[in-house]
Amino acid sequence: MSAPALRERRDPREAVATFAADVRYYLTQQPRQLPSRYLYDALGSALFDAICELPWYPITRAEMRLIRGHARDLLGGAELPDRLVELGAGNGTKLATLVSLGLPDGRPLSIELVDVSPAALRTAASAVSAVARVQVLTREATYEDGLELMETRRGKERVLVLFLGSNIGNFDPVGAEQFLRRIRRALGPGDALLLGTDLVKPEAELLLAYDDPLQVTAAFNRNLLVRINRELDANFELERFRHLAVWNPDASRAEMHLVSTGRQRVHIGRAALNLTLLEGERIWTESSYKYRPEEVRRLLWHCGFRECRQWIDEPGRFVLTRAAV
Ligand code: AVJ
Repeated sequence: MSAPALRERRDPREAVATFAADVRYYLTQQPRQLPSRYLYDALGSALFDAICELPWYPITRAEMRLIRGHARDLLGGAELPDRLVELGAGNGTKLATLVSLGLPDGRPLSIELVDVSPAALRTAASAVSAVARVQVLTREATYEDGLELMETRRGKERVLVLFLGSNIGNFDPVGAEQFLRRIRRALGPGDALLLGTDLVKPEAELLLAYDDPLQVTAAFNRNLLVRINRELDANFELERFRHLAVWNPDASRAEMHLVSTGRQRVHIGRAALNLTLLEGERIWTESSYKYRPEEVRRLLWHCGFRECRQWIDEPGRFVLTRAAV
């Protein structure tokens, strides 16, 4: 019923060159690592959607319950936005729910979806277009590029930026602060941020969430090697890497690693890189920092946001924070 989504794509050759440069840089760091945003190719995005359905991964369900219960207030109550920008939109289910339950009939709204996965953007655009007469623009971009584009096309409208699903958890503390300041700078009076953050939980629960008995998370993690093999002409042998999830209480983060089960050589053609991995050597693929509600409020205040309001789900697993500027 609404107009087809406008699409902004990246130049695929440029995207592969950036991927190759990142793989080369991060795999030769000590400890070896890979940026977690590369987990989301088409298969990785589908595996992540499957993770969200797992009984051991509570984040998505907890956040969805909060969105269903408080949609109108989360959108701003009497002060509804004219423009909504979601960073890391994924499959768009949360946004579609928020808009269909929270936006009064006939109220115009333009929506921008920013994600690195073209597959996720297509799904999200149709999910959102199905529930409301909204104008949808998809941007295949990193968060940072998405914010920059958002600023350059700014009008007088009221903007609500959504950063949900505990995506903030992928940033280390310095990165999280810089990124929230970056969002703050892009906003003006009347604008707001809606931030979803996963909360610290007992270690056993966190480990099950990141190392599930069905091994979907293991597949999600190891798919990063499948992607590197395909896109960068590499020869990682999948059976020789195992998935490892760790809870690091001092840093308050869950970590995912790929562990080499023996000494092995790997060649990554497009990154012009030859590696020797030792038995037990790890490639660190993701951090998921967990917060406490008051830490989120303090961090947002520190980054220049005011008027924080929080919604916490019943067992205290997840918090949504709405912060105005
Ligand atoms: C989408 C980054 C929030 O960190 O929990 C799920 C990704 N990694 N299982 C998270 C993820 C392993 C997820 N985020």
